[in-house]
This record gives sequence, structure tokens and C-alpha cells, in this order.
Amino acid sequence: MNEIESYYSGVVAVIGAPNAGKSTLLNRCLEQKIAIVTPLPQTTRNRIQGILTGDNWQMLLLDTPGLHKAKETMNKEMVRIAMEALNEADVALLLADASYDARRREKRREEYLAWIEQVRCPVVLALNKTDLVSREQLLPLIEWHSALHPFAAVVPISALSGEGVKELLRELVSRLPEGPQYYPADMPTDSTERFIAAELIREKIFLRTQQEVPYSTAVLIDAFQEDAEKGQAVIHATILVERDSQKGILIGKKGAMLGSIRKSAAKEIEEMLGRKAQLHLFVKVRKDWTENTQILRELGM
Ligand SMILES: Nc1nc2c(ncn2[C@@H]2O[C@H](COP(=O)(O)OP(=O)(O)OP(=O)(O)O)[C@@H](O)[C@H]2O)c(=O)[nH]1
Ligand SMILES: [Mg+2]
Repeated sequence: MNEIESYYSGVVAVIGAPNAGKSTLLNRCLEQKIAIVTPLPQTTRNRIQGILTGDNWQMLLLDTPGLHKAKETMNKEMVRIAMEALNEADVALLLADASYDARRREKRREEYLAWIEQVRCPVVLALNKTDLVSREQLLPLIEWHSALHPFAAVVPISALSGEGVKELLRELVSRLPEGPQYYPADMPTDSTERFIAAELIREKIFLRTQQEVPYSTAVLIDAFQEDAEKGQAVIHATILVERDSQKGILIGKKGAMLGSIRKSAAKEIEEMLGRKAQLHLFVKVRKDWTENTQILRELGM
């Protein structure tokens, strides 16, 4: 870098309702999967930092749990994590879902305003999932969202297809303050392989179970070792559930469910590591762990 050239860096916190597409956007910006994505709301439970580096800038892009009215201990922690990310932000990125009908959108209005009220930095609004709306619908949607607040910018995007994401990044980069390069240019995240492996296992559980089961589940990595001889990672993980009946569901008939979770998670863990992985899963009942702050800390919340 030229010595007289300025360098820009800062934190962009992505906030929004559960299921808005925050994690999909993070992965899209990084062009790799570091955050898990499922069709279920409240998938993300932690703050996940993506690192994007340009010629003279570095953006720390924070994926956060979806904001919602939380009652249970774990959900309150999730909302706290999102609000703390917002407090650190140089730019806030509010992600709105363009696929809502008019009624749902109106219901969100007060929530959007309440979140924005707590923000001390510029707020950019990205209107996501525009691939699900027609061209004719798009303009009125942009107008509706623009009227909510004097946003620094309003950008229609599809995190899924990537449309508009370059333009969005340009808007965000142009608002970064001067600052140093915090991380090596080729580092995509500060999440550990251990954490991402646990998340990938959790994603497969979310994709295969229903009702309260995914929300009563967490994954702890017990051991993450190398088998140098075989050139393999050997991972032991425990899936926590809250009740015996949930343990039965996760194991499935003759272990079929657990086997399917293990197989699909191992495949993605291998893709992440770039080498073979042996995955061993155990299911353990920890009554009401979602109310247990010590376990929540162990889960990085
Ligand atoms: N059609 C369409 N679907 C999308 C888009 N972005 C995300 N999705 C889908 O929306 C669902 C939720 O995506 P996530 O990225 O997990 O949403 P999130 O905001 O991180 O959700 P939480 O972590 O639960 O707060 C998934 O099924 C995604 O595939 C998009 O641009 N278009
Ligand atoms: Mg998410």
C-alpha cells in the first residue's frame, strides 16, 4: 500500500427479522459458506464475523441472530448478541424481506423503527429476496421501505442469486471510516473450524427435524483431532436435547436419523476442511439446557 493512501475499515452489523436472509447474505459476500442457512427462523444463535478485504479497505461483516420478541433465556441471549453487534457497528445494515405481503410488512413497521431508534450510526437498508417479487411490485416496495426512515441508502438485492450484492457492498465500503487492516487479506472469518463444524451439524438437524426439536437442540464439539496416518480429522460431537422423547427422534428408527445427520454433516465438514473427516455423534439429554446460562456460555452465547 502507498503510504499516503488512506485505508478504510470498520464493522458492518447485519440485523433483521429471523429468516430475512442475513446468513445467506454473509455467505454470498464471502463467496463461501461460513454461516448456516435453513428455512426455519432463529437459525443463527451467535455473532458470526465475515472478513471482506479490498484494495484499501477491510469490512468486518457481522451476521447476527434475528431480532424478535424473546421470552426464553436462550432467545433473550440471541437478541442481546444482535444488539451488542449493533452497538459496535460503524454502519448498520437492516435486511428486510421483500416477499412479505402488505399485512406482514405493516406488522414489521414498528419493529423496524424500534430497532433503528437504537442505532447511532448510518443505516443502510437492503431489500432482500427480490427474486421472489415481480418488477412491478419492486418499485412500490422500495418506496414503502424508503419512507420508513432516512436511510443512508436503500438497495434491492437477492442474497440467493447475488443480484445487487456488488452494489450493496459498494454502498457499505463507501461508508467505512479510516482505520487499519485488522486481519490478513485472505482470512474469511475468525470462526474456528470447531465452531463451524458444530454449526454444520446443527444445520442438518434443523433441516431434518420439526416443531420444537430443532430449537431444543445444540451441538458441542467434544474433540477435534487429527489422524495423521490417515490424513483425517476425527471429530466427536454431542447433540444436546432437552427431553428423552427428542433423543428418540434424533436417533430415529435403528439410528437412521442420526446416521443421516452424520453423513450429510460430515460431507460438508470435509468440504470446509479440504480433507476427510470421521464424525462421531452422541445424543445427550440435558433437561432445559436452553434456560441454563452456563451451557449457553459453552455454546458461545
Ligand atoms: N428466494 C430467496 N430466498 C432467500 C434469499 N435469501 C435467503 N433466502 C432464504 O431464506 C431462508 C432464511 O435464510 P437465512 O440466511 O438462514 O436467514 P437469516 O436471516 O440468517 O435467519 P436467522 O438466522 O434465523 O435469523 C433460507 O431458506 C434462504 O435460502 C433470497 O434472496 N431469495
Ligand atoms: Mg442466520
